[in-house]
Amino acid sequence: MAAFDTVIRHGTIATASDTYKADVGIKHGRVVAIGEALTDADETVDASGLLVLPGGIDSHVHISQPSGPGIVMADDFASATRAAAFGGNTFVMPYCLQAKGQPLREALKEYHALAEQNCHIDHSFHLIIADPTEAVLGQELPALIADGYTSLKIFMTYADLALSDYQILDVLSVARETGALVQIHAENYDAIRFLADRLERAGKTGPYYHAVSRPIAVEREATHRAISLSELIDVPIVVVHVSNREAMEEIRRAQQRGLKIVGETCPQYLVLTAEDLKDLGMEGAKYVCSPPPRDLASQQACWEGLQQGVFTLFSSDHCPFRYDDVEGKQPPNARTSFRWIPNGIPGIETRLPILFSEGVSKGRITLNQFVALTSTNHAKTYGLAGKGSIAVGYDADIALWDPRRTARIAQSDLHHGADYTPYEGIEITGWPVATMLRGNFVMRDGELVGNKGAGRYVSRGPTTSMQSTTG
Ligand code: DUC
Ligand code: ZN
Ligand code: ZN
Repeated sequence: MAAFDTVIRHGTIATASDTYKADVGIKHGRVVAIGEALTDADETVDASGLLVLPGGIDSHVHISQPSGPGIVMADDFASATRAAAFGGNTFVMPYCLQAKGQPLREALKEYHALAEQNCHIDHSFHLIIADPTEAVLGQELPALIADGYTSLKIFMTYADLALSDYQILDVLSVARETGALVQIHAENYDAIRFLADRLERAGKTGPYYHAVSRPIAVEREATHRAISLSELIDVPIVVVHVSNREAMEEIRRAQQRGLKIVGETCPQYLVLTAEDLKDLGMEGAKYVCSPPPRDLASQQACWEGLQQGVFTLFSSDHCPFRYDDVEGKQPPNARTSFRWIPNGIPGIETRLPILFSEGVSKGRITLNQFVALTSTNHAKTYGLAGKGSIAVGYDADIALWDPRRTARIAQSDLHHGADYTPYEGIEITGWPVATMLRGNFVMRDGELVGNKGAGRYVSRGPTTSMQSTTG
């Protein structure tokens, strides 16, 4: 019997801390050796000229999530995880949304049923707590956290989701007692409602005004409040999808004061602006997401957040809706107001190429920062053992990258269920050319070679990192 099932030879390995030339020996789905001139394998993969990186972990994606009456997400678990694999990912963390009044285990049962036998890569779930009743806070949540659902998201906006400050404190208290990690969507609900009402009365109803209804102050205020509430309870939080300097500086200040605040940003805040929507009419709906993309100065601030370790997570916030579809971006009332356009854009396949190209290839971040921001930090933040690095004993979740390959992003080349990409035409240098899940190829040379159902659900432990590991 051969010593290894597979050996990846002649590649350049990069982790969150080091870059070096070595071979990787894989047996039974795990890395069992890293060394020079490894031989005696059933299969030898020549990675000359390629980077050997840990598979991307996207800890912020929405898949098959109920999004309001008559609205259907563009991806199911099969298409979303297929697209993720083509984008160099081996793990995703979608949300399990609790409907008002719904027991959490019932919601989870539904999501597991959707995901089971349908995933090309591994996954786990964050819970969205929409209804923090006494039963949820006292029994359901602590039991689920003990069962490995160790993170949850709460919202400060949206009619059906926004929690009061009192409710947020309640949830944070449970997190403190149980060791769970709470993500917060930080936008001020009443301020958005007020501004949206005014805009509608003035006849400013096109997609562009979605961004006008949620200005930076709305996000900055909520970010400050979320941080203050977490300080009161003395519990870490993750501020997700941060879009601008003022919110970023709130997080930086809190971190400098010793508070355990994790910051996350996303591709849309690096390469899109609100101006992109301005003259597009209804087509601006393709870019409607919350928080909205801002301006060039905000993009620069988000880069600084990534470079300086204020943000340790770079996620896609993949939340796909078809544009040319009444069940997607254009429900019957969408033309009457931006209010009715589903919030969210696709990005699961383009997250890593965009950060690699705009970040590593253009010299804004190092390759090691790229690995930390897209894989290692996600595993540590969300308690995912044995993933997020290339090391002996870790799962052989590996992406092979050609750092010199150039191509423009094009919808026709993508594998998601949406009918457009908001990143159409962006020139990319550096693409994943193969993705391997626990030692088996999922995508190889642009072909899907893995089986639907190969991806497993993975239970998680408590967070193991509140420190910056961006190098
Ligand atoms: N928040 C998200 O995290 N994703 C899409 C929409 C939203 O409001
Ligand atoms: Zn959100
Ligand atoms: Zn999201």
